[in-house]
Amino acid sequence: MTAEELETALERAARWLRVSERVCVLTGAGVSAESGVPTFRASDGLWEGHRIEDVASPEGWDRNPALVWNFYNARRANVATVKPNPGHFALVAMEDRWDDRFCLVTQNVDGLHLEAGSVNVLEIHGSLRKTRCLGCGAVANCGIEPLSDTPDCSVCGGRLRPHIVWFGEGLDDDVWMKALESADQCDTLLVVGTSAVVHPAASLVPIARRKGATVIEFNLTPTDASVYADVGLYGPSGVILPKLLQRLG
Ligand code: BJW
Ligand code: ZN
Repeated sequence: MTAEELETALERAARWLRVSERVCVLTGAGVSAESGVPTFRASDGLWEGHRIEDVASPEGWDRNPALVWNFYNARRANVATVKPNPGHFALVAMEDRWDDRFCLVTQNVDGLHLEAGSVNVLEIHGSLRKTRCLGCGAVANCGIEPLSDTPDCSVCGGRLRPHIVWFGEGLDDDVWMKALESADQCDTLLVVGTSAVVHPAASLVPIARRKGATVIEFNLTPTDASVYADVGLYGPSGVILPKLLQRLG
């Protein structure tokens, strides 16, 4: 999009947002790309020769849990070296403006929104910074430092798995219901840095649209969500979100 088209789109987006009572944001891997976290569908889909689906799936876990932990420890090591970018911080500033009428639904497991200072965050695909015990079910914070490849629960001694939603697994009911409610009730939905191909997360976009919300997309390129977007802002979210924030005044 040309600089002029971007200016016009930013002005339209700012005008919608200024009169919005409730704002919901859906983020994906693109919002963390400028921090140095690789996105999913831009890479070759491989990790050390393994298909991601083979290490980030219940079947992969059943086959070789140590390999799965090695994969997640490598991801955690990457995230330990990165920082939130201006896109994350712009969303923190927006939450300050709308307070408890602002909800950030993220598919990201890197924890960068919370690190930036966002508060009302729903991590619908889980977190690299949490474990879940297969024995007692306890979900625990484990920070971002590497764990062993066979970590045990400090409460019951059971086997720990990453607290991540793998393909074919259901999302946590409570977290998903809150995300649905936020999409259902918002006046404006910001869709930031997601290819919008993974469900049920992507379904939040048509759900909000059907309820009459204005949908504003932030991405490098159009996506599966673009058909629902009233305004498309195409460029790096670490640049575009702060520009929009500035326009809001
Ligand atoms: C920038 C940028 C910059 C770059 N600025 N932008 C309905 C229809 C079809 C299939 C299904 C369906 N319902 C369920 C399914 C099956 C499946 C699914 O959706 N499959 C599709 C792929 C077809 N869903 C599930 O299995 C879900 N479970 C479920 O629904 O349970 C019940 C059920 C099961 C089976 C059948 C039916 C019902 C669970 C989904 C869990 C997703 N988990 C993952 C991996 C976690 C593992 C891990 O992280 O280690 O979560 S998949 C992966 O994709 C990860 C992400 O959160 C997710 C979304 O990806 P995202 O964030 O959109 O990233 P990218 O890379 O795709 O896009 C990045 C975007 O950023 C791009 O557009 C760039 O252009 C942009 N970008 N730089 C702005 N600087
Ligand atoms: Zn336990």
